[in-house]
Amino acid sequence: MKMTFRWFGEGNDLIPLEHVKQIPGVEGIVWALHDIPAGEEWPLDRIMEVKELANQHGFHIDVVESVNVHEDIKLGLPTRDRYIANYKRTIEKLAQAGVKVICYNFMPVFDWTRTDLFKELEDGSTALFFENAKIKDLDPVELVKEIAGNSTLTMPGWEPERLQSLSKLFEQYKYVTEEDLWVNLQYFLEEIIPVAEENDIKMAIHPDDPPFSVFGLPRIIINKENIHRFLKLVDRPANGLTLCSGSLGANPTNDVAEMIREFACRIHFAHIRNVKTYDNGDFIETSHRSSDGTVDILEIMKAYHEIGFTGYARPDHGRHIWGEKCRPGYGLYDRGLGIMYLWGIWDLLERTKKEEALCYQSMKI
Ligand code: DNO
Ligand code: MN
Repeated sequence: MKMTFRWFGEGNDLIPLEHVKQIPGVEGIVWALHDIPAGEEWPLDRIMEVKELANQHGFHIDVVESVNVHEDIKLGLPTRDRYIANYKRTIEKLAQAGVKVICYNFMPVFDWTRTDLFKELEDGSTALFFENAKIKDLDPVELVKEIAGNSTLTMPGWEPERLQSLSKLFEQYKYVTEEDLWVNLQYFLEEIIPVAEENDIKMAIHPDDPPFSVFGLPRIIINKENIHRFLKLVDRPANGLTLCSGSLGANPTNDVAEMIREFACRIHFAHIRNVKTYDNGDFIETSHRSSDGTVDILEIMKAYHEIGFTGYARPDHGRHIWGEKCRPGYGLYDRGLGIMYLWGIWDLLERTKKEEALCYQSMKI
């Protein structure tokens, strides 16, 4: 398991890379050019700037999160080919810089959706929260105002320019069914997977967050059956997954550990975090500890260990603790704690495996 940490770039992230370096075992930053609008080609000199900066701090840039997919591609509009051509050129340039994995998602309009960015937990920390009843009565435009207005930093997936044309987008999606979305995803994959393969890059789709329809928009990367279907759309190793335990875990019927065992070598990037779900459909992000949420992080780590996972991992979101002023979900402290929890489990699993091997050898003698 290669540990990484999401970092939003110089001037766009409050956490200095020197501090990230102090978290044990973090080898790379997970990055993106957040100011380039979805659908545009990423300039090579900008990519190289990030690489240089990361390397100066002793980090690799193997994982990009995300190269966002233009809405016209998801909508299947004739204009999509221009954006797909740009996507291919971006893949080629990222490969030139040594990138190995590209995370992306295929969620219409919104990336992750929550109703509250700073919901207070019992211990006084705050975290991202999803209130089911609230979302049902909420006008998406109101939510955007609230979410965007509550953060001083631009949040990926909630960029103001992307959301300006919200009503038009909703109008366009009115006629897009889940089946249409599958067809549009297949079209996209058939175009880009061969390019990724030629460039030794693994594409890793992020599941929908939450893994069910919100605001009546279709969502398809939501459960085991659909992920099987996704992998078969283009049945090649380069067509893989970002397995996000927190996104999938927001639906308690999803067994994430089982998915890890099943999808094994098609998982190129692991997002590991916990959420606590409630019977009314609400969920809140918690610390990584298994007993704090409803996602069994211990079992998830066992599953990754069992499949011999050598891919990239990151702690995904964290709570806001110790008074830290940070980007919602992306503070330093709780993600640092999360990493240490993951290492604690992983190191013990490694040690146990070694000891079992020694024991077996001595029995043979
Ligand atoms: C949620 C986060 C997501 C993720 C994007 C990937 O679990 O990891 O916001 O960054 O969906 O495209
Ligand atoms: Mn995630």
